[in-house]
Amino acid sequence: MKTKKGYGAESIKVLEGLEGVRKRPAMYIGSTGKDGLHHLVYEVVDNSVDEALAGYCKNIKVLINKDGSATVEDDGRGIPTEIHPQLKIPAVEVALTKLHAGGKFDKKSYAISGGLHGVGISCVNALSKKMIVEIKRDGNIYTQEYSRGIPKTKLKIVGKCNKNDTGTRITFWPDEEIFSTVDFDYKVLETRFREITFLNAGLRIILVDEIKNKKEEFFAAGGLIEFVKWVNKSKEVLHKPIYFKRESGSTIVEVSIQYNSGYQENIFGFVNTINTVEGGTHVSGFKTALTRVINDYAKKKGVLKNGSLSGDDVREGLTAIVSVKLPDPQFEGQTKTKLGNSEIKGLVDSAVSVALSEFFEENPSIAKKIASKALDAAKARLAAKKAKDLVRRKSAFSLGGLPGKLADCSSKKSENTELYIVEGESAGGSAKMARNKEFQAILPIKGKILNVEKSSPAKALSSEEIANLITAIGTGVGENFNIGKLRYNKIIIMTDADVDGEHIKTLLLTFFFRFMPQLIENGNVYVALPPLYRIRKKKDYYVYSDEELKKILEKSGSSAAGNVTRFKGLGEMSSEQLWETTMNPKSRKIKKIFIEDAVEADRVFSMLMGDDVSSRKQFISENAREAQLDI
Ligand code: 0RA
Repeated sequence: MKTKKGYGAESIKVLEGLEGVRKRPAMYIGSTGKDGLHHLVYEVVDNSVDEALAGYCKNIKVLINKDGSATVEDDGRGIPTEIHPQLKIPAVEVALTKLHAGGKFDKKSYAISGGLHGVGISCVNALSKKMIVEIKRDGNIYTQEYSRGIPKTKLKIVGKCNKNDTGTRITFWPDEEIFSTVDFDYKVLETRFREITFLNAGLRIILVDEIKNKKEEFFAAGGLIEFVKWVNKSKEVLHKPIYFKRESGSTIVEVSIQYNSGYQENIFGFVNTINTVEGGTHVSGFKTALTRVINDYAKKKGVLKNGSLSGDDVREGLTAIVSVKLPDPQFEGQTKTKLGNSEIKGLVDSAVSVALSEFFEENPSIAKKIASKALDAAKARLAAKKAKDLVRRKSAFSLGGLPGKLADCSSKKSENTELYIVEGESAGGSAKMARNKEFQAILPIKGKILNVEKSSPAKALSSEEIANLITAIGTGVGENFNIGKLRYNKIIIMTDADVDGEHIKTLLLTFFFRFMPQLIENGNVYVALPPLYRIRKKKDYYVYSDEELKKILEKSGSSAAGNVTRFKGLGEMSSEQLWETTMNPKSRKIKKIFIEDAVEADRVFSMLMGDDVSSRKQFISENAREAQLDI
């Protein structure tokens, strides 16, 4: 193969095979970080889910094992063990060693293209330092072991079982040579399995973590209806969920809708159970139909006399899940999470139009509530426009329209500039002295900004602090958001490391999540991590967490303890200290804010900032040890 002559069909075949997966893992599973690692589990689970959807499997169990491996086990028919007629090896070996094994293994009725899921168990095998498959089928128990995609044993019969007892169990050890982390995260798997069972009514998945000693069963008889209820759990809902399902050829459209008394719009789109974060034709078909049906209804009932309700008006306080299943989805967009199939827009549009108008006719009291909510939103929109025009005129008189409190940086290039949002005038003053004026801007804010979770967009936009934030950042909000106008590359929230500081941080993150989620997605939003302690020795040491302090004290004995000072707030530090510990890019610690899962992030913010005190208390007590808000 190394000789020139040998560089022919054979080596190309090898490259097309599992070698290629190990050479370019990201092409197959998205990344070799945490996401990619969990992708391995989803990939194996997807196969069991397919077996369940085909009606042959009832239970799926996933285990995080103490030795670092993961096991996926199902009670389906068992992967076929018969000898493959052309390849002369057992079919299961074909499935586990050949990329996109064709023929019988194309059984997936909803095979997913686009590179995210559906790459096959063989990819998982290639990226595992060890994999063991166990199959119960035809009264035999079979097993085979692999390493990095290569069979280490033949498929062997190792025992007998009842003929009716069938199933597949796959255990794999992710390869440290490939992944930057090989630790499975219970929370990540939990969120995904909950979602999968919501999207497949009646499917049961059991998750067991042998390391953390946790176990949970996911099962939703009501499917999408339970999904919207879950999203709205800590919100005040206006009616019972609306649900419909339409099939057209091989495409299935399923929608559940429930309005709440809040102002946020929450539409979650799924294609073959993949969360389409960037939307696509299914979501736009849904939106078009929703706007039309509510407008038609309001006009017909005489409550909308002139003008019409905008898309934003009819989506205020809306929670909706739009799930489509289709044989050949085309994924587009930056993260390949936008559905491109053009025929789906019309299909969803007409399915939603018919079903929703029917529902309105049959449920007039719910229809009335929804229409009047949209009419209120339209009124508020007009009021807000007036208020905005007023602000615009006002700002025309001030210098360049930037807020007076902003101490801007001198660089006009946005690539390397930073905006520090600082709690309180006094800390703002220290930060102004400490900063590097060339690229760091400071915006002091009065303690607690408005809780946007509890106020209408109109009210939020007329708050001075919020208006200052929006003007300083430059992008605008909502439909007018334009990332090209972003004035700083990093937006860094700097608050005291105490309860008030945490609260202010959460208020600000809520604002970003609800008004400028694109900034979080784009990786522009950070929180500063000021030190908690200083230890005086020959040199000053700064300590950023209680654990770190404990370690240092254990190491150096009690000798260090008498030096230790606790910083109560940012204002206590000299400007030199503030620069060194929290603002100097070479020595500071800052944390980038991520949204790992949009559904979960929405729930967390509703819980932390909304009206439902009991679920907030429960959330805080459950998450007390993870002191920081991780989204
Ligand atoms: C191909 C054909 C058949 C079952 C499966 C694949 C299968 C694959 C996996 C992967 C995980 N669990 C699974 N369970 C089943 C059906 C073969 C027959 O006709 O019996």
